[in-house]
Amino acid sequence: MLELYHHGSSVCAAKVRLVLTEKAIDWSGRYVDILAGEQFAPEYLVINPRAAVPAIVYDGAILTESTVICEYLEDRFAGPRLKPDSPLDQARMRLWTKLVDEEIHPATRPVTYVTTHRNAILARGEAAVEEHIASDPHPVWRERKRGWIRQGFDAPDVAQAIGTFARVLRGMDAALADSEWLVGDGYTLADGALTPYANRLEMLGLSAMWDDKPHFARWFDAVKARPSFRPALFDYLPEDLRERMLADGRKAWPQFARILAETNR
Ligand SMILES: N[C@@H](CCC(=O)N[C@@H](CS)C(=O)NCC(=O)O)C(=O)O
Repeated sequence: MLELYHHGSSVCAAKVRLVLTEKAIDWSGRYVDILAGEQFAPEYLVINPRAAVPAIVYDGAILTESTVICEYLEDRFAGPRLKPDSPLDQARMRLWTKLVDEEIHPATRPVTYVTTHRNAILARGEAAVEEHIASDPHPVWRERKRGWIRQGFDAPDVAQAIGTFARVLRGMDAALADSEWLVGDGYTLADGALTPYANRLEMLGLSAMWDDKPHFARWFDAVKARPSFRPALFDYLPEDLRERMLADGRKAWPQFARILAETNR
């Protein structure tokens, strides 16, 4: 059976769980607690030397990178097709998944950190803050984390990350004005790739970001109505983490609104 290394709060792992659910593929889970640092365990680094989830093991092979995994699952397994038929539409689908990998995913970490993770880390006291920063083996990430924890929304890369989300939501709203799904009239890997990020914004209490984006709002309602949404997005997410994200997001909204107003100026 296919094995998925994953975690409940990981947007990339949720993307893979969505495809597994949409295509009704049997899988068994190996839970890697990335909030407790299990991604750095030597046994896991054999699976993914980049110390990140998701990863899958199937047919005697290890695969990493959620977008690559999703395309592999689509090509390898029967079930509903999640790729458009025409080469042009396949290219359009990949423009969305590339945007997720290159821009939206990198913007997600700062936004999530300053909105919620930061509060939990600061609450553990000064020694724990430094221990948390030092536990990341990569110097660049250590410095970025230091900024997010110490400076919160004023950290240098946070406004840009929020601006990225605002720009992508505008682009999605415009695309969805002309079609039911992101690429034409069928649900594809593009919709699946964007879903966990829309859900992250909603979980952080930021759904006011699409008050003025009716096409995006209609799309997100349709995504949430699919039978894949709840199991893929919520079944593995600890309830207390979900509640904490929402409560922290509500508190953070004025800071978001300030940055969004500055970004749109
Ligand atoms: N490009 C990779 C990104 C993987 C990634 O960043 N995974 C996150 C969770 S969404 C992770 O495991 N982070 C580990 C950490 O925070 O140290 C993919 O799409 O699979």
